[in-house]
Amino acid sequence: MNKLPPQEVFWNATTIHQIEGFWFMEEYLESMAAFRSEFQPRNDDILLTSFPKTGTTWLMALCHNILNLEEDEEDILTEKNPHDVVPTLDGAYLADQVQNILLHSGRRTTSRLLHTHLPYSCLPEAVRNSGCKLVHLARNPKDTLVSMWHFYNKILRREPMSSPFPIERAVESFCSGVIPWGPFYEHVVGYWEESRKRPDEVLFLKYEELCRDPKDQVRKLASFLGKSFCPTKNGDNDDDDDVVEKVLQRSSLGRLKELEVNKNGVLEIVPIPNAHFFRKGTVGDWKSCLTPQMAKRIDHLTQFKLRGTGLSLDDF
Ligand code: PAP
Repeated sequence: MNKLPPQEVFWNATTIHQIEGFWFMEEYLESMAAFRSEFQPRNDDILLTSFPKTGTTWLMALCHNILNLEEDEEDILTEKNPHDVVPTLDGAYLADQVQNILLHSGRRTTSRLLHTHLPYSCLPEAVRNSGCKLVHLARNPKDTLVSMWHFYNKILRREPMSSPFPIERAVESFCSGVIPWGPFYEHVVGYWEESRKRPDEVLFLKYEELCRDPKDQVRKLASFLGKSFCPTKNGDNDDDDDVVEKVLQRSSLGRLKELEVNKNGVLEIVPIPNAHFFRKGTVGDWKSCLTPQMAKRIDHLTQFKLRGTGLSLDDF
């Protein structure tokens, strides 16, 4: 008989299991196992990767717009949430909609744009051995935790458990690493190290840098994806400036949040209200929820966990 992997109850609300050092929600295990064993990558696939709440939705919109802006006159993101355009394979591999996207997407751009929350070490072996490009988006751990706290309070703490999960216990679980797709630090370091080994195939981006210098970061992303948003020979960016601006505008939190589909719609693939993916999107929002002691505890842990990796607290 198969032994079930170790399990815990996350925030008194849902069962998570530990597999190969990381924790995953029970409801996704079947899909995740199928993704890991059955997925056939193509060399020109683009796989976006992220720890939850680090800016996944933004990255999906940016990459979709970079690849499709010129051809996509109808602007599909006005009708669909980015998650329904760029499927998360570990969470919904077996869903008909995802299988459909896998079969039919990529016809116009030649590349399929896909996403996973899996840590690098848990990616399907076929992906790690393929030439497909990976783009990872990382975010400040305190902002990630606070974003997570708001999100999981909305989707997990419904009636009759409608009070928010105590923030001090959320900090505790974040630091222990016993959270969906956690531990956070091992997750981010896995992609960071791979990006240093294979910079042509693994791009490592930071949410804070995207906020600080969006045009430069979009150019870097576009050039990694093989789109020529490059400065002209004389160093003048004017030619591509309009395109970069349009990509940013179409992907912006302000625009996406106000679209009818994202105000009142529900994801097609997993039944989560689209509105839950858009909140403030500000750097340093952790200050609105965490006490100085909580922040100090996380900062110490961050320093400890990132020591010797080349990533430092200042990077976030
Ligand atoms: P996911 O991993 O479950 O898909 P994800 O998109 O990573 O969620 O996280 C949502 C966060 O990204 C929210 O951050 P906040 O809670 O700190 O506000 C959300 O506001 C932010 N976000 C969503 N879309 C965008 C966007 N287009 N630009 C910038 N930030 C965004």
